[in-house]
Formats: sequence, C-alpha cells, structure tokens
Amino acid sequence: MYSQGLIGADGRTEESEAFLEAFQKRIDAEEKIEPKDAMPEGYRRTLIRQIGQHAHSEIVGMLPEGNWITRAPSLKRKAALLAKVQDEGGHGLYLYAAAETLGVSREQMTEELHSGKAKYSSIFNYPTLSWADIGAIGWLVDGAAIMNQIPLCRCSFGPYARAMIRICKEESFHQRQGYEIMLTLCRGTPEQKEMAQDALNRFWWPALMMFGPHDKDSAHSEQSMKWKIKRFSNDQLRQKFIDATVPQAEYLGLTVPDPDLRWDPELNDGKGGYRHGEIDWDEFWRVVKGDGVMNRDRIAARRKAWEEGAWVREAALAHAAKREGRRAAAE
Ligand code: FAQ
Repeated sequence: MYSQGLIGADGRTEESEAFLEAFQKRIDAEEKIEPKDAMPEGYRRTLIRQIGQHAHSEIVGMLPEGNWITRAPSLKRKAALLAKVQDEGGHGLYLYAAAETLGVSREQMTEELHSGKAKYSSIFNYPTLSWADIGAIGWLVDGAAIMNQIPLCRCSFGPYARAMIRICKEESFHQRQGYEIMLTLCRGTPEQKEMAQDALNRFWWPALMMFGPHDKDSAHSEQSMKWKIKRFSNDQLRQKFIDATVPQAEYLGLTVPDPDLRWDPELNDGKGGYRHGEIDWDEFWRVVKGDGVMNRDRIAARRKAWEEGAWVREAALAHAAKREGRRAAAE
C-alpha cells in the first residue's frame, strides 16, 4: 500500500517524498492507475485539464462539420457525415465520463467551457467554407488527432487509456473517409481539384498547430511524459504527422502550402523526414486565447445548445427520481 497525501493544517495536501516515489515506481512499471488509487494532486489535476479539454474539443468539433450536413453533395455523403459528427459527440461523452472518475462534475466542466476558462483545440476556431473543407478535416484534423491519440491508448490513467482505444478506431475510419472525399475531388473537374487545394491551403498550418507549442515552450510536456500521460512530445508527434501526410498530399496531386518543406535524409536519426517552415505562433496563441475567426460563434452555439437542452436534463432527472421512488416503494 502507498502512503496517501496528508492534509495539512491549511487544508492543502502535502505529499511525502515516499508517496511520490512509490507512485512514480508504479508508473515506471507500466501499472495502470485507476480512479480509486492514491495519486498526486498534480497528476489528478493534469488529467482533469487534459481530458476535459479533449472532451470539449470533441464537442465543439461537431460544429464546423455539422455546418455541412444539410449541404452534403449526396445522400451517401450526408449519411456518412451525420454518422461522423455523432461519433464525435460520443467521444466527448466517454471523455467527460473518464474525467468524472477523477472527482470533477460534468456541470463544472461545461461551465468552464462556456466561461472561456477551459480550452479546446484551436483547430475548431476556423470556418468550413466549402465541401472540400469536410474532406480536409477528415484527412488532416482526424489524421493529426490519431497521431496524437494512438499513444494515449497507453496513457497511465486506466479510464482515459481505455476510452482512447475505441475513439482511435473511429477516428481512423474518419480519416479514411476524409481522404476519400479529397481523392474524389482531386480526380474530378479542375474546379473541384482547386477547391481541394484551397482547403489544404487553409487547413495545413492550423492542423500542425493542433500538436501544441514547441517542446521548449510547452508548460506541461515534461511532467506529463514523466507520468506517462503523454508518451511523445508535441514536436515529435508533429514531425510524425508531417512525414506521414506529405506523401498523401503528393498522391492527391496537391501542393503543401509550405515553401520551406524539403526532404532531409539525415532527419529522424538518419531515417529521413521532412524539414518544414515555422508555424505562425502569434496566430496560434491569438486563437487559443479566444480571438480566432470562429471562437465567439463556437461558444455561443454551445451555450445555446446547453440552455435549450435544459428541459431534457430536467425530464431525465424527474424520470430517474420517479423510477427510484417506485423501486423504493416496492422494496
Ligand atoms: N489548442 O504545455 P502544453 C479531435 C494549450 S480532438 C488549444 O503543450 P499539453 C477529434 C494547452 O492546453 C483534438 N490549446 O499542453 C476531432 C496548455 O494550456 P493550459 C484535441 C492548446 O496539455 C476531429 C497550453 O496550451 N485533442 O481533433 C493547443 O501538455 C475532427 C500549453 O501547452 C486533444 O485534446 C491547441 N492546439 O499538450 C473532433 C488530445 N495546444 O491547459 C472533431 C489530448 C496546446 O495550461 C472533428 N491532448 N494548448 O491552459 C493532448 O494531447 C495535449 O493536451 C496537447 C497539449 C498536445 C493538445
């Protein structure tokens, strides 16, 4: 058994060296940490922050694509897009449930999203202007999400790791679906191919920003990697994504909008990889801090949905209370 954190006179948890060391030993031995296990307060808070932000990203991420459900070019495309957007909603729900096991309530997380306190992925603050954007989101945004999330299936916290297994299976399907939309457009008329190129031009850099700041500027990476919440750094994952995606763009016959992009055989310990231009970090931080093109619309849409759904939550609670009352009376 591990010693627990001690509650000091000021109410703060003081964690003994022995407790922190024993916890790190469990992590190093690849043991899964479960909700009822003793854990450092920093570990718990980091997970609530990351899983909460991840859940919010899935939920807000339904909006840019939802925008195209009524305008999908065929019944088949519409059915597939509808299913994808529903999948994202499901991912949000598993993730909220995983965060709740750490002692935070769904209401609290929702309130933090609506007040602007909690972040969600910067990518969802860009508008979807054409049907090709739906292809680009599946290909690039789900592609980046998979690259980041496959290692999360091995996260040290059990409920998050288990939720990620199913999520990654669904995201892989979304990525294929997006790429297939791009392929169809690229094999279509010159106007369709131009539309695909325009979507790539607008989504390439924001997709690279999804991996977060450079390692040297990443506040949480070092500790999160030590706790095996993250298995790779932001820059490592970004590089893997670029190396996997550039050949896919070539196959489509599209040009990646980066004049500095070039193959370097020395990169990745001599295995080769793509060197790339610098990300516009001013734009990244502006969007993260709430000043992107769509930030205000996204939060307004989420608040409206929450308010308009109040009657559903009330009805569900009333129904549960009634059922509970009937069960108690029968006993
Ligand atoms: N956008 O110290 P780090 C999806 C924040 S899901 C906004 O490096 P960390 C599915 C960061 O939170 C996409 N904020 O932080 C889908 C921190 O702020 P804080 C979401 C960002 O946590 C597809 C600060 O900057 N995926 O796409 C961003 O170690 C299609 C310092 O950064 C996940 O959430 C950003 N891009 O690493 C849905 C995956 N980057 O909290 C619909 C899980 C950084 O101190 C359609 N999360 N920040 O105020 C992670 O892997 C990590 O949290 C990172 C950031 C890698 C996102």
